[in-house]
Amino acid sequence: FVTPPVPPMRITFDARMEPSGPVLTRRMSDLRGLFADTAAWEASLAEDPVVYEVASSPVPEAEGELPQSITTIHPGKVGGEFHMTKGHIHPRPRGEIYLGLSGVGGLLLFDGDKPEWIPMEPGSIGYIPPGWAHRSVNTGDEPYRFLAVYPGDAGHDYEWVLRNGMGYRVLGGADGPDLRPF
Ligand code: S6P
Ligand code: ZN
Repeated sequence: FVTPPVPPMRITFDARMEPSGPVLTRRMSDLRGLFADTAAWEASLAEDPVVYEVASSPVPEAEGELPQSITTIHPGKVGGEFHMTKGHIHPRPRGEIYLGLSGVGGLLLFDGDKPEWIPMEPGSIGYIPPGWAHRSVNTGDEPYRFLAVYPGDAGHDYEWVLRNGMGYRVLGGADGPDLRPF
């Protein structure tokens, strides 16, 4: 990352939507405690597939800046539950926007009281209000990719989601995603 202040710039994501900045890879083994079916999760560790990748722009995570990232969630299920991101809440309450780029999925939001589900496809903008935890889910059979734009001072708290859950589990149903309260 560049240290602020950064100059105006054109940020290019290549065909795989990888920018010049770092790419974070999350494998199944990084997702301990996320899937309900622990036995299915443990069985998947033999191959330990990449579940998702996050490519970040060179804009720093600092106050006043507006960093972006592109997430690619590979298709698949664990014990019937769709591949998903870890999910987090921003410790400094800040809004965030997601733009669907390819594939289909959903944005699961939870304020600690009631969950919300926003279906996402290319061109959809999902708005995450301040104070809502959020997780993304690939509900299709091809990679689901989206752009995220968020205030640089928001921070990321993953423990909150491990403690409180996300309100719903998202399983594959006969007519699309099946949202199960938990
Ligand atoms: C950052 C934004 C996304 C996620 C990414 C991976 O505020 O919400 O870039 O970081 O989709 O999800 P997670 O929950 O592993 O950070
Ligand atoms: Zn976020």
